[in-house]
Amino acid sequence: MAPRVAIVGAGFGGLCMAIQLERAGIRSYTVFEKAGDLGGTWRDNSYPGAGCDIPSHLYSYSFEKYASWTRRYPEQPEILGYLEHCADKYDVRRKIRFRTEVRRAVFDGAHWQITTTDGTEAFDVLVMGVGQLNRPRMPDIPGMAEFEGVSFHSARWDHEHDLTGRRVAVIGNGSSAAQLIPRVAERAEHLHVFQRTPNWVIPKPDAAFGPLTRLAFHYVPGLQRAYREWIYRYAEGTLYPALSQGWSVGLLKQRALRHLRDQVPDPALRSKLTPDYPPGCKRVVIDSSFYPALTRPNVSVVTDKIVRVTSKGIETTEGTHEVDTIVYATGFRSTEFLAPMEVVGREGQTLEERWADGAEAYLGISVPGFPNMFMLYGPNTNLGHNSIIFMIECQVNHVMACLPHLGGSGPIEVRPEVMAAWRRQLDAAMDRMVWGAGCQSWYKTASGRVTNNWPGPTTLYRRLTARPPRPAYRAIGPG
Ligand code: N01
Repeated sequence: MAPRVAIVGAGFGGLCMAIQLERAGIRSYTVFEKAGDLGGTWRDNSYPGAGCDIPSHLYSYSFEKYASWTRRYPEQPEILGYLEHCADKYDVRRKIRFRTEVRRAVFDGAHWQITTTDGTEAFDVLVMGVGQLNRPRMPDIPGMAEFEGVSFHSARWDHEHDLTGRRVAVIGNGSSAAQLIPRVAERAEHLHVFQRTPNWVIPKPDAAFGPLTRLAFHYVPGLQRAYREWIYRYAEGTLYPALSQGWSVGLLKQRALRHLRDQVPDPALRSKLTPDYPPGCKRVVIDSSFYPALTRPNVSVVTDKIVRVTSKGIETTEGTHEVDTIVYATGFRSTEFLAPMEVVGREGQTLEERWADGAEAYLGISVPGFPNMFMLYGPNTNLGHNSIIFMIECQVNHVMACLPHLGGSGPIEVRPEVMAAWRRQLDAAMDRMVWGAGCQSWYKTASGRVTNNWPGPTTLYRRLTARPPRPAYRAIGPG
């Protein structure tokens, strides 16, 4: 009998899992989605200028080529449109239960009892597809509740609020802020950008695809695949060595400094925008319109420390900036994997308890004591240089390879000694990477443990996830 599979989340990960089950003829799955529509992060992040800084021919499923991309780096509506296209083409939408939030998942010795807003149901397999960046992080600044204007997080954009002629504050200058600031600056009377730490920024070589190029992508055999492969190899061959402090680290820094010099003529502003930590330690911003926006006469970059939010604006150590709108581009609760769901394993332990020192999972997918549970885009599978969709496909392939092993001898879980060895290998690989020292970032916990990023080449990750599940997994007895 085909296993009953519960998939949590209808974003890139959950949809990929559903599609691969459909393609394998396994229809006994349900996708639980807390929102009223699919798309995950590409549904939630609809701020002006939202887009992907990985070209979409690579930031898409390898099995679903798409000749409709209008440019190399399309914006959010096109990426969401691609996901809708995939859901419809593979007919998985009918299996999504929208507005159904999974609150709790308990392993009862044989099955996962999944409690949603609608009740409790048993499943054989649980696949978590909620990603790392699904819960906005609001900062903890005194006085935020007293602000009398309009305020919202970048991932919860208030499209009803017209920014034309407003005095706007944007707190944060990460990838989201860098994309939305140029658009906000075009409308606002004045924009105050509150920067706590400067980021390294490199250009985004965007280009529109004309009708002929799109026709060629559609009709020339192998062209899309070759283009995808070229983008992949370039990212792997040049950016990964910079993050692992290899041959291209100097090149990345030079490229970013040249970009800054070319786009910001004012030496005082340039100095504010120059980081003092190695490039790649925090996510490198890939954008060509961010710096020019900061040089506009109606934009000021504020680096004074924020003291509090008042009813009328933002007070810093050097004075008050009166504004009527505050955009919190302050990132996500990235290290709290799977929260706020309560997940209870074989021995009554919750994942939260198990992960008290930071989340970890074998291949970023499996946790000892949590049989038949698999994560997509789980701990240590984020990338700073290549497409997460590549990683998700590796993970889904791994889950598909595990499914035939769930039969006679009962649920399977990764062996504790395999997990321990995995952790040692990760720690050793992490020592090479640039993320450890010199900066704070969403890649790591407050204690400094990098729980989010994959420290190796993605080719290695593909090889490791493609290995047969045994002997790393063991059956825990009849289900
Ligand atoms: O969030 P972030 P993001 N007072 O965490 C600042 C992906 N993404 O939404 O650096 C003042 O990077 C914080 O300051 P600091 C991508 O992987 C991808 O921008 O901590 N400032 C920082 O500047 C990205 O990395 C695309 O000192 C405060 C900012 O808020 C990830 O999402 C597009 C503060 C948070 O930056 C997250 O990006 C967009 C405080 N109290 C996003 N608290 C693509 O194109 C926080 N900050 C694929």
